[in-house]
Amino acid sequence: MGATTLITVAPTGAESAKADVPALPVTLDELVQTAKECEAAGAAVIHVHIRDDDARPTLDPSRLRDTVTALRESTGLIVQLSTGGAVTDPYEDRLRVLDAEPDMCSLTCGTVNFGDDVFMNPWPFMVELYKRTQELEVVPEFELFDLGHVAALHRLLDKHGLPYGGHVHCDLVMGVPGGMPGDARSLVAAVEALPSGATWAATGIGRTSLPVMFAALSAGGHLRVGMEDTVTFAKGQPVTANVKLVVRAAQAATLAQRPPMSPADARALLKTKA
Ligand code: KMH
Ligand code: ZN
Repeated sequence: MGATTLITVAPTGAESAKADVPALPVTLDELVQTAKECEAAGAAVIHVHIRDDDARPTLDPSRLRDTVTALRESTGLIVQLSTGGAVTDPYEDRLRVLDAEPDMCSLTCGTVNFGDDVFMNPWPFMVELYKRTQELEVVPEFELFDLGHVAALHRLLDKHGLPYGGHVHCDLVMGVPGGMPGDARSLVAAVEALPSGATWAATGIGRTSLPVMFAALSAGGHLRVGMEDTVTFAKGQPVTANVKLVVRAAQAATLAQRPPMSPADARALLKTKA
């Protein structure tokens, strides 16, 4: 088998309002439908944020459990729950996300300015979350918004050992106002600093989506796309469905001679439990 590209879809996020972005999947039905379409288009992992009945971000434990169950019943996607939540979510709620028994969870390796807000990930929180992933056998995806986060990842691995499954997988989240820029030279700088043997994906926020996608493909990385990260398909063209971003990523990956990776191959790569 030739080289393939792991595509993660991040369909919802915590930042956009349904009123502003009507195509955002916010109900369980909308999320499941989106997940099925994106799997058919080449996604292997889904990075999940959920909303309440008023379409506001929530980390409600029973909703998270129901979401994991529904996605498992309807798709073969690897289910990765966000532990980042929204910038206002307390640490305890973010730690409790793992009780929903996802395959994977995000683990951000440091605090970062996040537009006008601050996304808090102090060292003791990172460590506690990491230990929980190890105990509960959940594979973490290390979210790196800045070069300093790569240094913190090294420190985490040095002090607390390898993640569950033994494989290190990272996601460079680029172009956040306050984090590393979404351009090729920043991507290369971050990739060169990663732990040896780590695999990585990259995503660019907003207008950095395409430059980061092409830089990641050129540098041998994997991709994350979705309406969490960009709600504009091209200048002046709102995204009307997450699947369109996955289709575009799958086309670009295929053109780069690394077509989409199946969920089964992604499970083998990431060493998830099931
Ligand atoms: N919503 C952001 C504050 C994650 O999912 O782990 C954090 C975020 C990262 O989206
Ligand atoms: Zn997220």
